[in-house]
Amino acid sequence: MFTLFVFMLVFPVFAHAQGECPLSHCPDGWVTFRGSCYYISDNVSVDWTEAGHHCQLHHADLVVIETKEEDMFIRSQLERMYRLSNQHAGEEFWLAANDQMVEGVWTWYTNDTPLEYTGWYPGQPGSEGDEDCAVIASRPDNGNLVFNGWHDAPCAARHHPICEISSGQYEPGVVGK
Ligand SMILES: [Ca+2]
Ligand SMILES: [Ca+2]
Repeated sequence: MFTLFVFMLVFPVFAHAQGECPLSHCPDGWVTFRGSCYYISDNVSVDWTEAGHHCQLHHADLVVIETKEEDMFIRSQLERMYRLSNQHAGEEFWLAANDQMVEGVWTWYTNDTPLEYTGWYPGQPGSEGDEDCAVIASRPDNGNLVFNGWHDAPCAARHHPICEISSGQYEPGVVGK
């Protein structure tokens, strides 16, 4: 019994020291992947600037996708949410990337750095018209909805924000949805 007591006292400290996430790592309703927290605001449809503000209200930013693994994780979350909702075909989801400053030079607004990893759909960014903000788009495929790549879109269009709290940024009690 005493051993169990000591274990319960020591284990959380040990787990923390090893860099593992405590269960309360993300706010309720957010999902976690490799230390970041994510929230897909499927009930909010706003332009790109408003999408950034929406995430700020939750002490987050629009999602910055830095690796293929992170991209696949976000797309799998979208596919899980919309798997049975073909009526949502065509819906799009804002990322933090834009080329508003210099046409064709895509940066993450969160730190003004150029994109390294990109998940553009073949042929994108297309730059048809005035398309300076990036989305993950959905397309129907054999009765399913697939999220198969990034597209450039008009920043004034209304889409759903995907918010991210980067690893290390989450302060319990401060952030909520
Ligand atoms: Ca990220
Ligand atoms: Ca553009």
